[in-house]
Amino acid sequence: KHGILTRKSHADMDGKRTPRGRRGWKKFYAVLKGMILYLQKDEYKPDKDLSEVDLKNAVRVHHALATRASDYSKRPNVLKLKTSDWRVFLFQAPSEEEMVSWIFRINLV
Ligand code: I3P
Repeated sequence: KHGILTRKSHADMDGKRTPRGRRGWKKFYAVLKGMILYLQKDEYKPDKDLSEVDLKNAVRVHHALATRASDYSKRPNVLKLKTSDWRVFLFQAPSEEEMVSWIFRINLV
């Protein structure tokens, strides 16, 4: 699965709140491949190698939990992702349908 996702980092690897200055929203082209959610700056090109930044932004979704971010009301179509290493991200999808589809696909991994 792939598509546009806009990310906000809410908690870091240690489960602590992501500090100010790193809590902004950032738009990515997301690709879910195997157990990894790749977050790329540009649209996915099969023949292009992933950049160092792309690799750094990739999220392991094995044993992660995706839910509707019902406690977040500032933006629509936002899902919450809790990873197995205690990170928490919010991801805004372009539509309700896309959000539901991402939640379903992430939780299948
Ligand atoms: C954050 C940025 C986010 C905002 C967040 C700010 O600043 O303005 O958009 O979240 O508020 O800290 P920075 O880019 O300097 O990290 P919202 O869009 O959800 O308001 P927060 O600290 O209350 O999460």
